Amino acid sequence: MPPLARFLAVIAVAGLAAASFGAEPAPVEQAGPNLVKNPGFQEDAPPWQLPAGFEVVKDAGRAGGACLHFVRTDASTYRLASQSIECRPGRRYRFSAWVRTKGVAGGDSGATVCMEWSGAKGWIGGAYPVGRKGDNDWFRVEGVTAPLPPEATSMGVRLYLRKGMTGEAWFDDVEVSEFWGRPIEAYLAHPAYRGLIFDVEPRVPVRVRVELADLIEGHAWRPEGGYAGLSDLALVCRLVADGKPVAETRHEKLAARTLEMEVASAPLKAGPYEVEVVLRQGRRDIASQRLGGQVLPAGQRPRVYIDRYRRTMVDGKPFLPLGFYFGNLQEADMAKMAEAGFNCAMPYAFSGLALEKAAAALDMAQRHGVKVIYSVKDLYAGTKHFPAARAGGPLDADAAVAAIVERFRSHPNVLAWYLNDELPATMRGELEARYRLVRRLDPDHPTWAVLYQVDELPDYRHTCDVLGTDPYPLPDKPVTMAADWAMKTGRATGGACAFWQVPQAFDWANYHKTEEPAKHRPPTYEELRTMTYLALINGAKGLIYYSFYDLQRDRLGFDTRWKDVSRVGREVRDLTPAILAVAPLPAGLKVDGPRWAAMRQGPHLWVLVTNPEREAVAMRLTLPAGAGAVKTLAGREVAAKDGVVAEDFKPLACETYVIELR
Ligand SMILES: [Ca+2]
Repeated sequence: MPPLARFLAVIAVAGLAAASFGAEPAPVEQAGPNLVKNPGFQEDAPPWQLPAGFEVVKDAGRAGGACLHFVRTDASTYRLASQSIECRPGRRYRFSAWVRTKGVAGGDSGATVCMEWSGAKGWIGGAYPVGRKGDNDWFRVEGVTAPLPPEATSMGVRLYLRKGMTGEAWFDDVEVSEFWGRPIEAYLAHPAYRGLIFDVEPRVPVRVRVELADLIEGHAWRPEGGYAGLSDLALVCRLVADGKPVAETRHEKLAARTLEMEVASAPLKAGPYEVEVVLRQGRRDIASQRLGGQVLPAGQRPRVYIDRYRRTMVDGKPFLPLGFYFGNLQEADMAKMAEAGFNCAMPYAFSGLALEKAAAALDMAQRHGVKVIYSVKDLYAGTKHFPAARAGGPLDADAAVAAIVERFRSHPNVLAWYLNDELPATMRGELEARYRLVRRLDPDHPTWAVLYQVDELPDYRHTCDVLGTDPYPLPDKPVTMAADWAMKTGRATGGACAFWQVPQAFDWANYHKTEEPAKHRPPTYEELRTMTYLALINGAKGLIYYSFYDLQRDRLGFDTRWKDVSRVGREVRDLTPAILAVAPLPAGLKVDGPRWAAMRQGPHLWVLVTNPEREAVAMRLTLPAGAGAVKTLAGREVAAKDGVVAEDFKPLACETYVIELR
């Protein structure tokens, strides 16, 4: 293309981009070659390790050739076909296999493929995409691993039937490749929420965080900076408004893989803008990413949004979402919840509910002061729960979501949209497109996604406004899982975005009906309270417990469980001013011993402390200068000696100290 034509084409593309934000194609994902040997079973078994039940068959493959056949009749046996793959810590892998099933039955998801990695002490982790059961013609299962931890020394791809299941399966065309991801991953550190700039606030620069891939076009990152064999690299960050660049920053030295770039926002006028991040080599663009934003005219605010302190703002006031997952919303349940101080419900059933019924339920919940997170999480074509035919509505998933959002975006009782419930990172492109659709249709409400994929959270940054994770440790794992997952969730956006956590209130026995019920139990009051404290201490700004319907079918009875759960809920309600406090902390404050966090508003200082460990721990709270009387949240007066409060914390003890500053 001649230079002038190229110049004009760039202008045209830029203009189009600004006019149609949300329609850009997904950035290119990079991957290496297939690392599986004998992936189609054409050369008999090696190097596959095939235990009893697996055999290579010559004429049943996808294209009529060979494939792997497996049959299991005894549900108590559990064997997997596997192949070792060279393991490179720090790298991610994308993997897939084609699978066919006949008569696969049992309590899990069926025939599938997984990857697992081990270290000196054995199993460390894995990636386990769901399979299918029953009878299925050839289908493809795909997964992507988190970055392999440094202690991983071996890795394998495995073909199998989930534990406890019986039936027949065929496997073919297995692929594992290094997954290098997108060359650049950029997100806004400020303004983090949808790039919204409020024109009444002083203008500060737009801050963009950029992460560079481990490998770019197959070239590896060098410890001293830059990529081996890729010279003349530059990272350019520019603001574009009305199709024209208005400000630009350029980094020639790529000294670290995570960079922060600032671009002056002063030239932006009210209206939409874009942040364009480009990785260039000489005059060639290797990769680019666009982030949308908007300068809101003075006085304009969304009805619900996330402020720069990561608080949910509703009609101009800070709000702490505190509630439960539901199936349907029943009036008696809403009354029960509201009475105990809970203010928010996340009903799964809304995803497939007729609009008139949803309207009535929203109104009903509103009468009880309970806001609703509206779930559209099932509306992805091809996923398990996608309603086959919505009553009187469209079958196209995007159209179904649009119909819901357009109908209810001005309903005063909607708090947020629930876009994703644990869908895999392999759906990233689709999830990002869905987020852009809902964001474009509804500037007035944030969106939420909840994941168990805690090590892949950066993949989900542009799939929602508010992330969440759902640690369910009890009874087998330590309650500190609630802290670890909250920490990882906060870190996924560099602390820039709000996250709402999903604490475990349920008994796993409700979900593992075939197992010995004595293996399970629900969290005790102390465990529930400690997990709640751990989520708050690590920065959660919303708590939606899982779940109300599990309390209703709990073996111990609803009333017994509700006594514990509502007691924790009342405490969180009393802590709300602390959780939503934003003032800087006074100097000199510190706590030694257990886990803690402090919050301050005006003269009020709160110090949340919990001991999630199995042994008692001594706590020393060093008071800041100017500290007055110390009480606990429950009103117990606490003595300080030489400016230090010293108390012992038994396992699972929690306390909030309330300190008045002079
Ligand atoms: Ca084959």
